[in-house]
Amino acid sequence: MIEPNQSMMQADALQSDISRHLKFSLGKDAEHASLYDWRVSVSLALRDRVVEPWFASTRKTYEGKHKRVCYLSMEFLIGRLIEDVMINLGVQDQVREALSALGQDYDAVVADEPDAALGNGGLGRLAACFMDSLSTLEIPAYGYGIRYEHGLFEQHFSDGQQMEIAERWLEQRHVWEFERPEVAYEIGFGGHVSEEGGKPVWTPGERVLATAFDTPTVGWKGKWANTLRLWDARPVDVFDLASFNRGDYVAANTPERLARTITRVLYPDDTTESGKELRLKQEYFFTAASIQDLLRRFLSEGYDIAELPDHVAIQLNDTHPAIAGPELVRLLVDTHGLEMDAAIDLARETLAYTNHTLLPEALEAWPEDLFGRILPRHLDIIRAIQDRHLRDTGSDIRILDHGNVRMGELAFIMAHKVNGVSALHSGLVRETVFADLDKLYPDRIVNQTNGITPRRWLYSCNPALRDLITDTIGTKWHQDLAHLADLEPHLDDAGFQEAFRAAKTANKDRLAAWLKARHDVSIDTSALFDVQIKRIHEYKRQHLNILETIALWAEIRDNPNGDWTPRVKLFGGKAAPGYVFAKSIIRLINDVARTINADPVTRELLQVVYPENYNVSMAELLIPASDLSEQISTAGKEASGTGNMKLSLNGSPTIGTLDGANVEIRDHVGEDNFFLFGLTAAEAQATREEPGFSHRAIAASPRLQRALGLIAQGVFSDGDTHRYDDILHNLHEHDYFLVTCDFDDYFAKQREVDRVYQDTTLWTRMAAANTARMGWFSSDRTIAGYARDIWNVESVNKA
Ligand code: 26Q
Repeated sequence: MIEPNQSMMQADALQSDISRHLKFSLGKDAEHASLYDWRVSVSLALRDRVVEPWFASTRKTYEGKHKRVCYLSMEFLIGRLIEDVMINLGVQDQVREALSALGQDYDAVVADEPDAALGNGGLGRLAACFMDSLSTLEIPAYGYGIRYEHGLFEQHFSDGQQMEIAERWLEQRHVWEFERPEVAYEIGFGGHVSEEGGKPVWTPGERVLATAFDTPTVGWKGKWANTLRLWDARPVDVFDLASFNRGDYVAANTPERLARTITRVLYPDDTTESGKELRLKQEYFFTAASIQDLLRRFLSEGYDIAELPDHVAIQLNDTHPAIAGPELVRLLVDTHGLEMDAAIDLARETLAYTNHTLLPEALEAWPEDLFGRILPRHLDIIRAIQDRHLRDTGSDIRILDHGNVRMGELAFIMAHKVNGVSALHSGLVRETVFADLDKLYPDRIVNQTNGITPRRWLYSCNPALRDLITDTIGTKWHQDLAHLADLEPHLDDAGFQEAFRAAKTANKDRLAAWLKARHDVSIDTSALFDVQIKRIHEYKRQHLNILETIALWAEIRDNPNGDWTPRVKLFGGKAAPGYVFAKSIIRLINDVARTINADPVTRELLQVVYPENYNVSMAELLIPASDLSEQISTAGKEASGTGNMKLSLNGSPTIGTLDGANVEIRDHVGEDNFFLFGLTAAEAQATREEPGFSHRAIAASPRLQRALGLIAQGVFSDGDTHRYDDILHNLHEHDYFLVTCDFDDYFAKQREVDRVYQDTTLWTRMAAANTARMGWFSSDRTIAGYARDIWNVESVNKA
């Protein structure tokens, strides 16, 4: 507990530190300071308070010779950091006080920070949650990634269609990072491999420098801080002076251009757009820099190279950094003189790989000729790895297959553990993509069900619910989310229920006010808020949701005085710029929204709202305000989901399929507190094998026919009867994701939701039971699992 006078002193100290930074770091006086100036000053005052725990953590790790985790990820979808830092430091109230004494608005200051959007979606956000949990659990760790100049594009709608605008977060000073110009590694590309004294020597054709930017990531109560190290590319020689002197000014700039290009922009695709040379260069660039960095640190501590796996665990977030295997082997053999076999063994003991998808189009494969052109030495090493694997196992599973380098097989073979991200998904990894490899290496595949950081996804984004929980059960849950179970005895308490509803209402009001102010949309806060927020993907089936909306609208119009439950359907999400079908879905949602929202007959009963540019910060507003969580992917396709966890934790029951972590969420919250519908993964697979399944499903559902008919008639597209031919044709003729088959069950389940929502007591109990029973889904639990089953590391606290 912070004593009141101690708290006052902290607020006073913060206030004077903010003023000091305003004056001396920003060079502004209070009278002329902008919101930006204030925000940066607050951030610097907070950052100062992270530095001591950060140094202490580094010292402790070094002195205690603790094993550390290196988490390699192409994406870290961080969002804003200001509130995260003050909450972990326990000074949120004091910052409020200090700002109010300075005449500044806390909410405005927080909202001024641009999101660090260095990721696409689930995988990148998972990496950010893991950094928070690693620090909270006091596990020595480095996050390694890329400091993209442009994060995920900004989404705008024009005539309901997605437009992409370059994101520019670095145009403002990024206050949380420390530049490390002295930490620089050369990264080579291309060139050739020759032999010198019987040894292979790689002479790259191009080189760039990787330089480090470090952001401390502080854990709960400020006890520990790890480092997120993001790499920026710089030219080895800024300038080709010889070309310049010849008068060739374009060539003079070539080194600069190559370097700038590498870290310029995040690939906005969350499935493989295979064969993009720059993407491969990005992958190698950050992986090679990270491996060099961790090896240098390890060797500087005087260890023998053979001890590497005792001191370092490297986790590969999907196959994107899978080149870590060959790169580590290359350094061990070419630089440290190990034999190939010993190097492979050592690398494997150090490496582990997380699989996030079963979708065939998302499994990375590089054309062998392209790969060999950029990484010739690594291609040789991959051949050696493959030979060794074929020799050891006598199998015919290859990394190099039909002219491709298959990164999944490479990652699997070079990892001592491979994990899926939910129980269902890990089972499917074992039975499908890696079935053959699983037989050859039977104990390699394990499960680590995803989790979310409760600091951001409850404590920070939902102060109303946070305070209610603390008032009800005390503070134990702050340290260990499993203590939310202490809410169980209060679930039927009328006073608790009323307070729970009041918290939800406050969050819905907050969202409504934001929608009004930012998007000039008014919504009815007494309606059920039905939320689907995630990347737009065929398998996630936003089109199933919008078809149900259309069918419901038609039926309300038939009988406007029926006993309907008012609903607001909220959508959020971006489509990959080249994903034509997903963009069609976006346009359809916007078209339907425009049409339905303009209908005076249904206006009070049904609204569709799709605010543009969904991102982490928007999620922090939408999730606490949600009543119903849409998790409706085709069973077997969503590896885990993490938005599903955030929504349920915040008191928003799920309508969902038995897919990904939905299965485990339902197990935890209880089947009575989860609206289940749809085919199972096994049924889905069987259905696909019945010819004509979609024709039959449509023929059997007048309701679905009607919804499809309204689209085909151009009701939502100003009479344009062809605008959605792609979606309609797809549903009729090759409905691989089984929208037509699940439609009736989904519609019926939604009407059950309507009925339950009208029973306020029953609904509140369900919503609160979701919160009380979701403690297991903390990413602290997930990270403890990785630490125990994969990394063999301990909390410095326990060690
Ligand atoms: C690969 C190569 C080239 C271009 C892009 C990519 C690429 C980029 C991002 C491929 C995949 C991704 C992202 C995948 C992702 O976010 N997967 C999600 O991971 C979550 C965390 O485990 C799960 O909860 C989701 O179910 C899964 O879809």
